[in-house]
Amino acid sequence: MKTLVVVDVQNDFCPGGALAVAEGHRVVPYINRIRGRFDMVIFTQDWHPPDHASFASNHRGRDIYEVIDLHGQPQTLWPDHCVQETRGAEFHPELDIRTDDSIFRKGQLREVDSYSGFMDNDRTHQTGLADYLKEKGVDGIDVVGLATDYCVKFTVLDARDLGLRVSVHREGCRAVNIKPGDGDRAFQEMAAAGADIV
Ligand code: VGL
Ligand code: ZN
Repeated sequence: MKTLVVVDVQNDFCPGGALAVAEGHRVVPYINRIRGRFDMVIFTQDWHPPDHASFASNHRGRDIYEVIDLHGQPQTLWPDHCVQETRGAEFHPELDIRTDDSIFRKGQLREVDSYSGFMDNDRTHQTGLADYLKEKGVDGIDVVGLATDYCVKFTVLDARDLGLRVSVHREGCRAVNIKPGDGDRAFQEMAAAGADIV
């Protein structure tokens, strides 16, 4: 089962969106072009309640990109993004999504963020993606999407922890780059964890 995992290609991560990633929309034609090579295509979707603890707006006196302690873990504060049932949370309108594809949503619990498509950041709640891949007998995945330095990276690191072979497509990813070079460092970390960067 050749499987493609498409991470968070949503309006809010594209130019004009609330947490826009430079050139985020440019992954769309690439993903649409390669999906035909796969037997199964899976999409993850960042899907937050409006009072989500990762939003700076929910912490008095805090700014976007500040890092706070949230229940003992460092949490970067983000602009309000990917709020459930809003246009920003929808997939990019040109992304080719078909009826047989599956969608795994994450970040729905108010008090914990969820960068990985597999589980939340405190590693207690699973999205169901790991069980799904196991059930389908998938032992390797290809990964593309947004953003390289957050949700793509943590999805890839968890996939490696689960023992999956992973190929990450550079051309199908873009980074937030709060600090210049974050995207490149993320690729290095993924490679160090045994992912192929292609
Ligand atoms: C993401 C920051 C906050 C991502 C999601 O999809 O990379 N980044 N929520
Ligand atoms: Zn988010």
